[in-house]
Amino acid sequence: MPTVQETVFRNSALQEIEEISAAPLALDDIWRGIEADQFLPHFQPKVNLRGMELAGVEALMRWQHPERGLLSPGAFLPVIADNFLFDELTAVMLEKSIAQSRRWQNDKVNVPVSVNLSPDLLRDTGIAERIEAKALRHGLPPHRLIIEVPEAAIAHDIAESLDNLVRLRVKGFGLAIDDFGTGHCDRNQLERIPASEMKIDRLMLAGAGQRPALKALLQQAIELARDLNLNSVAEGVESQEEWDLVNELGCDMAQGYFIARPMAGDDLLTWLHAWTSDPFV
Ligand code: G
Ligand code: MN
Repeated sequence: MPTVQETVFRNSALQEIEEISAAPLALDDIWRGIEADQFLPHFQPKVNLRGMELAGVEALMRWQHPERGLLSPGAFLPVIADNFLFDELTAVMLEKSIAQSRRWQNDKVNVPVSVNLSPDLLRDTGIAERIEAKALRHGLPPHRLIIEVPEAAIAHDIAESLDNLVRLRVKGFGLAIDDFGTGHCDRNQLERIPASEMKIDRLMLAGAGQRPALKALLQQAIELARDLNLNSVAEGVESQEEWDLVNELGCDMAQGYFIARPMAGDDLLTWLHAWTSDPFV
């Protein structure tokens, strides 16, 4: 049995370790991380509900931190009040996702990669041309890149962002309305957006199997996507039950932990071989 003093000492030492590891990240740390090239995309597969084949991947930001390990956006995005920094990170994500997509093409994996656009870039004149230049430089056809924009950002800024969205679509890029169900776009706004895909937020899926009112809302969202001629994607599918539900409601694609967690670009081929021979194992 440790003495009381030993226990107190040990607890305070533990507390100190916790304080060190929980020390808040500062903006400076993030800048240093960008300079040291520590930010990279991981990729989460999106599959067709009917044929179950791979339909695309979404690039999700990660920070390979030298001491803290692999960090998810939840650990560092709250620090980024600074939009300039967010735009820098988005540029890194675009560049690395396009380069990775080009490498997959060499392995005959020809699916679009989706990249989330930071809200400010949506209003940045010239963003469509810069994205086009990046794709051209890597030899990536535009239909193999999908730009994801949250519904809330579109609802908020439609006047300023519409020009960019139209330019991206005219150039042939895909355009996804992300986190649908959380942003309150009305139908009139949605009809003006030249999107190719609607990603239905997990919030609309969670509990829909048990509660008819939620299921009806989910069904409405999927039918709205079909009405607007958009591919529908159920986000955050976590179980067989949820897979069956969105499939029954006529959704086109699914993404979520039930299918695969986000993974390093180099791991996609291994995952794909396993998925193709035996899904859901
Ligand atoms: O906003 P956007 O839809 O781009 O964010 C996707 C986020 O959802 C990522 O952070 C990803 O890690 C997370 N995610 C992916 N699949 C699942 C899932 O099945 N369940 C939950 N709860 N989150 C998921
Ligand atoms: Mn997204």
